[in-house]
This record gives sequence, structure tokens and C-alpha cells, in this order.
Amino acid sequence: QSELRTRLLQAFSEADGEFLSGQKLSETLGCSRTAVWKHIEDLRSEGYKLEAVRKRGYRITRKPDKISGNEIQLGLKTEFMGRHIHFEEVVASTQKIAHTLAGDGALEGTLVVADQQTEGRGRLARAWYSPKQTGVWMSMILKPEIPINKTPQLTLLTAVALIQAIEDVTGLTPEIKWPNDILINGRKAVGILTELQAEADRVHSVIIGVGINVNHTKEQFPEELQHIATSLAEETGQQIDRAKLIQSVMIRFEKLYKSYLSHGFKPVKLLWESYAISLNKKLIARTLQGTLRGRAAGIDDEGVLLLETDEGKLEKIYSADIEI
Ligand code: BT5
Repeated sequence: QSELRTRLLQAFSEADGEFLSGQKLSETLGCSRTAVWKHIEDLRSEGYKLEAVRKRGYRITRKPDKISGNEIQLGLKTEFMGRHIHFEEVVASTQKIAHTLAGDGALEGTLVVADQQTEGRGRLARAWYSPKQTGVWMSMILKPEIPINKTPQLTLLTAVALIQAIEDVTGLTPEIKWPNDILINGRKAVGILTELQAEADRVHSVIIGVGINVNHTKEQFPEELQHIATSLAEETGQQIDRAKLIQSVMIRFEKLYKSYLSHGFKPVKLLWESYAISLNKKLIARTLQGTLRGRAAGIDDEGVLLLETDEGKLEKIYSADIEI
């Protein structure tokens, strides 16, 4: 049923605003014209505007404002990223759902998206503020055949894809703070959370959670976040189409990810470095083991941060909060 829906939306997307006849649709989808009509009625009830003209057929004239699986899939030109979407209005955390789906054999590229999270989470069980109708809260399920020690590279790859997508959609150029923060004018607009399902030395699934503050106004952030967080709308002065943004992330991510799987981390690393603000700067890294002060010398080929301490020692930082 949902497969049919996806193909219907795909057909409209490929028609690019032209009419599609009921006959043509039923042939393309391999179902009866009554079934086509029923699906079109369903789309209408979800807020799509469809024009129907006798002898010519149907076309979509407006997509609904709200975010949904259909919204994201309409016009999505990817091979596997976002081809399967699990959408819900309200969830505790998209990460939780993605973990369950991944365990149940979800395919690579499966995307879990929610309009609102009640228990959105960051690293180290910190909370991620995820109110309704304003953000992109999603988790991507990946099945790369890479050793566990390489998985942090995917966080960096995701950051690059997100920056490119944000550039495409808004014209803004965000910056990366190692490992997982994307900042605009010094404030955090995006957070990334990479989690694994793995045994011994084999990765089953990598689940990458992405939170993007999109249409929040400054006042909509809780007080404790107002001076550290920002949104794309706040920075551009414009409302941003969340479904389009997700599409753009899917396209950018897929391209980088494919290049990564065939050519390795090097090309991603170069891109990452070009967006990084922390390189060569003095910084403080707070790790679970303690606090280090020094200069960010770069990242190594694994994606690990290299910190040259004030004492001149080169330390590898696998996980930390960075203060610049
Ligand atoms: C992160 O953690 O930045 C990773 C956030 C990942 C969120 C996504 S949303 C979809 C998916 N499902 C989930 O449940 N999570 C993922 P961390 O580096 O630990 O940063 C967390 C800190 O950022 C908090 O302690 C706050 O200070 C701050 N923060 C919380 N909500 C924020 C927001 N909406 N915008 C900016 N900063 C925020």
C-alpha cells in the first residue's frame, strides 16, 4: 500500500507539473483506476491540492505545509537515502525508533523523521530540544561494511553533507566545530549523534541522528539555549521548507557516502577541514578523563582530533566538548 503511494508521488514528481491521466497512472502503478482515485483522495485529505481535468487527468498544484513522509519523498532523487521513510508526528526520540527498525532488518538509507520529539537526546544522555513544527528531527540507518574504529568518520561526513545541504537551501555557510556541532555566526544550529549496533568487530548498523533548528524564532528557544542556539530562519530571516531541506540532505549525504565507500575518508576529510573553525585555534577539550588545553592541529585519517597541548604534546581526542 505505502509502496504504491511512493510510486504515485514519484510519478507526479517525474511529470513535473504536467497532467497524468487516470489510465496512465493505473498502468504505471499496476492497479485499478478506482485504486488510483482512492489514493488521490487520500493525498487530498492530507493537504495536497490536486487539480483534476476531464480527459487530461491529475496534477499536484500544492504540497501541504506540514512535514510528512510523502512530502519528503515527492521529488526525492536518490538511490537509497530516504527511499524508505518512517514518519511520525510525535515520538520520544527518532533514535529509539531507528534502533528498533535497524534491529528488525531495515534497509540501508531508511529514514526516521518526526515533527516533534519529547525526549530528543544529545551525547552523554543530554537533552535535545525538539519542539513541533519548527525543526528537522531525524535518524538515518546505514549499514556500511567498515570496522568499528572508522565509524566516527561518518559523523564528520554527515557534518559536511549537512553544511552543503544548508548552503544549497539557504545560501548560508555554516561552520563545523569538531566533532558534531554545526554553527552559524557562532551559535549551534545543528547537532549530530552517531550511535552503533555492533558486535565484537562487526558493525551491524550505524544510526545517525540529526537535529536541525529550522524555523524557530529566538524567543521560541528556552532561555538557557537562547545565547548558544540559533535556527536557519533566524539567520536568513525566512521560513525554510523542511521537506526540501531533508531532500537536500539526503542527496548530499548519498553522494558523499558513496564516494566515501569507494574512495575512503580522504576526500571527505579535505572538505571537512575546509569548513572547520576549530583548526589551528586555541581550545579547551573537556573529555570524560579530564580537561586538555592546546591548539587543534587537525584531524587524523580516522577522524580523531589531534590536539597539541600547551606542553607541546600531541594528544588524540576521541570524544570531548570543545570550547574555543
Ligand atoms: C548533539 O548533542 O548535538 C546531538 C543532537 C542530536 C539530536 C538529534 S534529533 C534527531 C535524533 N533523535 C534524537 O533523540 N537525537 C537526534 P550534544 O553535543 O551532546 O549537545 C547537546 C547540548 O546542545 C545540550 O546539552 C544543550 O546545551 C544544547 N542543545 C539542546 N537542544 C538544542 C537545540 N535544539 N539547538 C541547539 N543546542 C541545543
